[in-house]
Amino acid sequence: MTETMSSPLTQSYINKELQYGAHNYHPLPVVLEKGEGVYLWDVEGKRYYDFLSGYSAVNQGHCHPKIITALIEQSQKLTLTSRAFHSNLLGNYEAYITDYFGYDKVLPMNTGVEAGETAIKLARRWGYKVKGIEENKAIIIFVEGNFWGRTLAAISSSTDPSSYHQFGPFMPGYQIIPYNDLDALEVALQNPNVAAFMFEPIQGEAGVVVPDEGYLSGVRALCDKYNVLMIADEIQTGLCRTGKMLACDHENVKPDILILGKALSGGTMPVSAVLADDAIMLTIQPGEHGSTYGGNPLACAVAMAALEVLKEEKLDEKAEKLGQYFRQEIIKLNSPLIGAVRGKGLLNAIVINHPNPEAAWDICLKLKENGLLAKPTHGDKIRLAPPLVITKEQLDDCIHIIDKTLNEFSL
Ligand code: PXG
Repeated sequence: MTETMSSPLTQSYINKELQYGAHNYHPLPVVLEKGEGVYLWDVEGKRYYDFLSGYSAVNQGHCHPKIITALIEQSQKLTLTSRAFHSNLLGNYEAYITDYFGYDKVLPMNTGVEAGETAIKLARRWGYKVKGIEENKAIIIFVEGNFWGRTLAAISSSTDPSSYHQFGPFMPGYQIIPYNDLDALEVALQNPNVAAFMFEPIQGEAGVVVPDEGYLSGVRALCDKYNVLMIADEIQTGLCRTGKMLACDHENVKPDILILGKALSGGTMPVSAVLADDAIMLTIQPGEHGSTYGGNPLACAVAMAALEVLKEEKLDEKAEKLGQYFRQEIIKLNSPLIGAVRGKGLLNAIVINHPNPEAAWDICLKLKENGLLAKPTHGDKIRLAPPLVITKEQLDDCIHIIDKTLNEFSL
């Protein structure tokens, strides 16, 4: 990969990470120290548009004043009780989020991957207790190209060698079928040991893969037909990112288990949630699942503020309107470097058409020089996902930067 020469100041920070940190990431060579709304600043004082939004954790924009106020005020009062005791905020938060999404109950966790693990535990337990699957025989169906984190349970469902290679042995009880393929799903669901089908309504990490219209409602119908739980991983697609509160709302579909994370805290701290109705959630009894930090008072205060911001600022409508405009303008650029433009709302990607497999990385380096931060995914795709608080004027400025960058980059 092409590495540009960074200034001595920037390089000194990068070198420290290289020396003392594990080498499990390959970041763009930019060292950030400040964020506000759609903007990030590096240690040299240069300002950028953020087109990654912390992989959609920062839908509300960096350091949103309402979320930061909730964080500061609650952190001066009480931050952690553990679940050994009650807190004055947990019930309020649970009532708030279950009403917000229309479920009986919530199980609060921290990271996204923990929420995914929780959903699978719930589905297995429901499979044994309610569906009557013989113990230790439950199967969870996943799709090719899925990404839901880095734990052993998550990588056991991965079809990406960089996720699973040399980390086996893997979790049993999984089956993987093609994405966006209802026929394959129907065949798989005929096995009476299947407890759940877990998938992303739009695949984020796979490079913003949008399924055909009718896929989500088709999944819902098949899960109903075969008495299998539909688990929607909306950790990246949820919370207004795709132009609706949830990506499943595009087809008016309600999953049996809904997984949320990332923007549930507006990028301030790890907060995730698993939502389900009583018939599923109450299959887990005291002592059978939990986490030290899950549902802590600080997280409760922050998550309520983060959810309020989404509605107060109508970020779903903004993402829908600006997303349509953005894709239309990017197509109009008519750049030979753009093989495809795809996405929904403000979760978009361009597929780079260039013989050099490093071209997407090199384009991201040039975008950075021109004041816009984006990161390639799976080699030739660049995800373009700004905070949803971006204005039309700012978006026009970004389209101009993308246009200029693509023009500078010769075929
Ligand atoms: N589900 C989806 C759809 C995701 O995109 C997770 C679950 C896991 O969330 P946590 O909070 O456990 O990371 C994700 C995560 C990374 C990385 O650096 C993670 C994501 C996207 C890009 C990079 O691990 N999404």
